[in-house]
Amino acid sequence: MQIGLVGLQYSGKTTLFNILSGKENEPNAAIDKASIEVVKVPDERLNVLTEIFNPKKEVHATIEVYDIPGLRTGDDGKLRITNSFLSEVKNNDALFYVVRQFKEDSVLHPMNKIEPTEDISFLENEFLFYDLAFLENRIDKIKREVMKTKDDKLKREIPLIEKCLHHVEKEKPLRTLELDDAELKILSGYQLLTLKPLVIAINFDDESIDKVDEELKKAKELVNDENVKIIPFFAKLELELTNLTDEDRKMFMEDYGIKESALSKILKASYEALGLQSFFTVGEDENRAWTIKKNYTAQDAAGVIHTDFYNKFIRAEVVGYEDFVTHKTFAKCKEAGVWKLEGKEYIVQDGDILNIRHS
Ligand SMILES: Nc1nc2c(ncn2[C@@H]2O[C@H](COP(=O)(O)OP(=O)(O)OP(=O)(O)O)[C@@H](O)[C@H]2O)c(=O)[nH]1
Ligand SMILES: [Mg+2]
Repeated sequence: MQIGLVGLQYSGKTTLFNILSGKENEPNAAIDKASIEVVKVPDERLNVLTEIFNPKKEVHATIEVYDIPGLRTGDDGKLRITNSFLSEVKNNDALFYVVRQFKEDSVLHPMNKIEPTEDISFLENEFLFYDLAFLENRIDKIKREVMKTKDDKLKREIPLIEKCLHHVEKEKPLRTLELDDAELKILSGYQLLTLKPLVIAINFDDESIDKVDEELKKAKELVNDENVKIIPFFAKLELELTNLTDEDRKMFMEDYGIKESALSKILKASYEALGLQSFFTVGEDENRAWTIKKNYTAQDAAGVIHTDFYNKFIRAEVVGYEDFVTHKTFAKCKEAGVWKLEGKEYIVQDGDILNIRHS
């Protein structure tokens, strides 16, 4: 899973990226070059399980974060959308718009205006425009192909592309269009930008903490889509806190009225936007969190561990996280009747502790 940080120049993407990857700030290190980092997904449940099992190794779930250089203005003073920018955006499973609310005279805003909703609109419009052009192109191409080859499979694609086109023509992002699984599967190959799950992160400075609610409300009204998470964060402040011990950091954040760190908020929001959840495997050697999609079956989950486990799946031993923490050993879970043996169709629940039986 890869999430891309997207925005205008100097909105705080690299600062956020450094917070996520636990690096010191190196703002100029990666100008004009996108960089990628594998980020551990913090999960308190894994810590709790590690206390119980005390294994040799603890392995967190990970997510890849891609820091893309922001859009800057050309000689004409207008923001330039380049093909290399678009291809970097296309590459991601989910997008994170990073927009700026912080005011800092020494850091210029490419449009000379601090207005998060305008930056969000700008990005949305550009991506709609890209999708529109792509879909128009695609439909012409399919129609020509179908005339030549009479290919039925291609022909069936036409109403789907037309449906998408009508939606985009009304300036609505594709993520708000109702699509079934089969349709989504066809579209998934096209990397349409407004179909990608979206999270919007607004970068505030510590002086504008009292403006958070108002700005969030404005952004929500603009986006008007329950599925798009909009979260506030405090790039500069939180980066300064990365050097502190966990305890000090908590104290500082409380002083500033920040309830949750950017890291944890952002990873949670990505998980939600992407429809992801975790399950655990435990033991003396290793406790590990694994990432799967919601509605994965026990057999699908086994396949994430190893393809052999998928092919040779027999049964899954399952205990829910809360149940396990209550009873603390598998023997006690069995006594209490919360240890279950499930077949391959079992739908894995968030936090399930699994042991896959295979041949
Ligand atoms: N005062 C203040 N400065 C910030 C804040 N966030 C970022 N900055 C500064 O703004 C400048 C740009 O931040 P970056 O994180 O490099 O911005 P970026 O979005 O990666 O920029 P590009 O990669 O050029 O698109 C740096 O000098 C940061 O220190 C903030 O919340 N407050
Ligand atoms: Mg940057």
